[in-house]
Amino acid sequence: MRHFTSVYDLPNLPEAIKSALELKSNPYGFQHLGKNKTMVLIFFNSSLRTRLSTQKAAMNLGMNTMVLNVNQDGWRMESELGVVMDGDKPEHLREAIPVIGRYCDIIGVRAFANLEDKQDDYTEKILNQFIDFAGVPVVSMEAATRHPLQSFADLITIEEHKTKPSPKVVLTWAPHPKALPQAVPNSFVEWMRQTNYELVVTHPKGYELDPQFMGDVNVEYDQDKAFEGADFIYAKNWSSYTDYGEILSKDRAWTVTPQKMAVTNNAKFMHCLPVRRNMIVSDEVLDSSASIVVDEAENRVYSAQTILKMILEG
Ligand code: SN0
Repeated sequence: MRHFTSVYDLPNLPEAIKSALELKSNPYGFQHLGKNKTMVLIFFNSSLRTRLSTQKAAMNLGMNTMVLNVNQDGWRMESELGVVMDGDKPEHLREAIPVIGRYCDIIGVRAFANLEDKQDDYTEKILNQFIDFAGVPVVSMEAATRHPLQSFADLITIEEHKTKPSPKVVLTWAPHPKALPQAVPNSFVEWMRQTNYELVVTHPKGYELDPQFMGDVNVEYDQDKAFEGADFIYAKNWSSYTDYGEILSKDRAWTVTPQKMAVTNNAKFMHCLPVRRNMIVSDEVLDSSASIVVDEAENRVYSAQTILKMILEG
C-alpha cells in the first residue's frame, strides 16, 4: 500500500482488523520501522482526535511528527491551477506539496469538503493534488468525500463490542445547526458494506447519500422502524448531497433519545465526535453505559497505526 484514502487501498480488510487488534495489545513492538522517519500532518481544518491519535500512532511506531495548520500558521494556499495569484493567497499547493514531501516520509492531510462546488469536492481536488505532487505516501485524515481512518476505527470498535457474528448496524442522520460534509457517512457505509453486518441507513427525505457509496444499501425513512432490534446506532449529521451542501431539516424529532434507544436490542451508541449534545443525541444516551464514543476515539490510534505500519513496511 502506498497511499491510504479509502477502504479499497487495503489489500485485505480482515487482516487489517487483526493487525489493529494486535497493535492495540502490543503498541510498541515495531519501533524499528519508524526510526529516523518523519510524518508531516497538514490540517486545512480543525481537529482534536485525528491530530492527537495520528501523532500517537506515528510515535508508537518510532516516527517523528511535525504538524502544520494551513491558513492559520502557514501561508494561505491557492489550489486552482492557471490563476493569476493577485489575491490573498501567497502560496500555491503546486509548490507547497512537493516542498512538504522533501521534509518527510509520509504526509497526512485533512481537507474537508467546502460544500460549495459538488464537482470540486467529489473529485477530491485537494487530496489528489497531494497524491500527484507529494512524492511520498499520502494518508487521508478526512478528505472531501471520505474519512477512512474514522471508519476503520468504527469497524474495530464494532468488532470489539459485537455479541453476534452479523450485528444490525444503523446509520442515522441527526440534526445539527451547521452544514456538515458527507465524508463520515459516505465512508461509514463504504466500510460497512465490506462486512457481513446488516446495515440500515435512516434519514429524512432529501438526505440521500451519493449512490456511489450507497450501492444497494437499504434506506428506511422511518427512524423508529430502522432502530428496531439494532445492535449499534451510529449517529451523524450531514448536509444534503442532492441539494448540495444545504440544510433541509433541523428537526429534533431525529435526536437520539432513550425512548428511541428503547426499541433497539440494547444497542451501543456511536458517533465520531465532536458531538453536539441534545442536538445529535441526548445527554442521557451519551452519558449512559450504551455509549462507546470514547472507545471509538481510542481506536483511532490503532486504525492509524495499522495504516502507517503497512506503509512503512511497503
Ligand atoms: C466534521 C464532519 O465531517 O462532520 C468532522 C467529523 C470528524 N465535523 C464537524 O465539522 C463538526 C463541527 C461542528 O460545528 O459541530
